[in-house]
Amino acid sequence: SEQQDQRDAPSRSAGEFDAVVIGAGFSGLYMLHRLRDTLGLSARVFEAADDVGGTWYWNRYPGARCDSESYFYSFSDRLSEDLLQEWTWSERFAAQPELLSYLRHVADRYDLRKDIQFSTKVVAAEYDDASGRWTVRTDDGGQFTATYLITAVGCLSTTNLPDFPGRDSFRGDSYHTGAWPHEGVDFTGKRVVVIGTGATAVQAIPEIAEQAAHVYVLQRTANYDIAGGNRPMDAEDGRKIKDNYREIWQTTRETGFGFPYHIANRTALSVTDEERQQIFEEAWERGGFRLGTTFNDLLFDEEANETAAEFLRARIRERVSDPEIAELLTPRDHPFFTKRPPLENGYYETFNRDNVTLVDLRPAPIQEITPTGVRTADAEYEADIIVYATGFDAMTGTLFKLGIRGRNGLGLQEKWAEGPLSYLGIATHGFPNLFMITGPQSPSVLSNMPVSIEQHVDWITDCLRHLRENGLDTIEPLPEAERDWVDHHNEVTQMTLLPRANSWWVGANIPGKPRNLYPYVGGVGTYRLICDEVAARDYDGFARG
Ligand code: N01
Repeated sequence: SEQQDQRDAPSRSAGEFDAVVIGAGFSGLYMLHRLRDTLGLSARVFEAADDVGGTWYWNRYPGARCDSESYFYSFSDRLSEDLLQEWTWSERFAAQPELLSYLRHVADRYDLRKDIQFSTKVVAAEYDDASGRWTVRTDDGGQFTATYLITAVGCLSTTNLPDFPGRDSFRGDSYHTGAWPHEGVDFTGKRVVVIGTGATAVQAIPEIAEQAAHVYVLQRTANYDIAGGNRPMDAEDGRKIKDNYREIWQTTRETGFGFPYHIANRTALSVTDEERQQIFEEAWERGGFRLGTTFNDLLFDEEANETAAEFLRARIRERVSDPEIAELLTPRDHPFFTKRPPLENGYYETFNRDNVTLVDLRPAPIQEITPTGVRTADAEYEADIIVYATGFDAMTGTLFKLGIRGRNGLGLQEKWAEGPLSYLGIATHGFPNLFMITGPQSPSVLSNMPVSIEQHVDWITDCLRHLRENGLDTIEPLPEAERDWVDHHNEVTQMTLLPRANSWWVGANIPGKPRNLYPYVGGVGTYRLICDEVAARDYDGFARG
């Protein structure tokens, strides 16, 4: 009966759990399954949205699709071989609705929803030394306690809406791509300004241009966009992948970026110009991030990098008919792959359309948003709709909004005022029993996310099992282990060209954000070995109590 259901329904305002998990995207769903079904712990997941999906719940802008091949952007055989065999992806790179329905399917299949509290934001999470428990408060006045606090908030979940003067005076409609209306936006006959040319904009602009009367694309930095090569999934190809799934997943765990292809063991200048051109062309034809794996020194050696950069610049000139526009679209101020290269499907050709205008913001930045459009230093662009494709306060933005306080009331944001300080990107000294899935200083966004998510969730699962089997209550990194990890992280970073660009990877997109490389660039395979080694050596570098 309804009454009975209400009595059995978990309370939305209070409760004591073994673990609280924040977020119900890829990581929160898998973490909940492991906590509950593998370890037999009690857990509550808090999710701001009214459904599961995380990134794939919020990012519903036109053209939103995955930049990793669908078949390797899912849960692996660690979760279920059956699910892998049963699930069929319709496109090589799945679009947002298909990814969301996949995650919904996972939630239902593993009966996860009953432990997820939707439409609820965590506003504070405080560690109490005396009880050794976390107290978690929610925006609707709820208060919960847990032994373990696990953040599963993704890396790109706090939108960045630049503080342009007059922003709220605009009389038309404006949208951030990362908080897109569920009913969609009709661009038919509209004048549209799109601000930004990152991975999101590159997906959205071709689709918006198909509908709109006119699109002004406001570009601050030109990117090295790589051919995406999306296409419907061929049944035969799907079959082959499924037949080799074990091996494929194993490879994703060993390679640098969590993809099932290895970085070629050769340097860019060790081959002739003709050979190099052919290698780049083959990778280009195959599409996706393969281009970044053609040589092993592209991220380390400027001259090597320049060969790939030049290859990509030539592709732009081939596809954009107006040489002046092609030149504006051509990146010259940062090495290839020091900003996340967007994958494009018809982006460059969009600039051959009569209804698309590229606006270069470098000589004339945005000065203000007016009631009728956007004014730059030298013109006003009238618009009915403004699309902010301006990205995210990545990696720490959401973590800092959770109000996390560790021992002695120390705030996470306070502790990280000069930049993240973590051990393995998963834990931080002063915050016992806090685990951050794909936290800063772990491979995270420099990898195929589900692979890194699974690695973290599985590692945390083993760690919790270890604690419980050994009658231990707490685990927390030692300060010296944390210092060593941060030093190692910085050392690896300095070996690469990544610090050269003003990317969100280094926090350059957010005014005042400490400049550090946020993700760890040592590689997925290497990182996994390090984490496994730490666990095998009795959680070396952690204090346990
Ligand atoms: O955000 P971005 P995004 N004035 O930060 C510009 C992932 N992703 O949403 O380059 C003017 O990359 C900014 O200019 P600049 C992927 O990891 C994944 O596109 O800073 N312009 C830039 O052009 C990606 O990297 C997928 O000079 C301003 C743009 O806005 C990440 O999400 C798909 C400005 C922001 O680009 C973020 O991508 C899409 C200002 N004040 C995205 N502020 C898939 O795999 C910012 N800009 C599916």
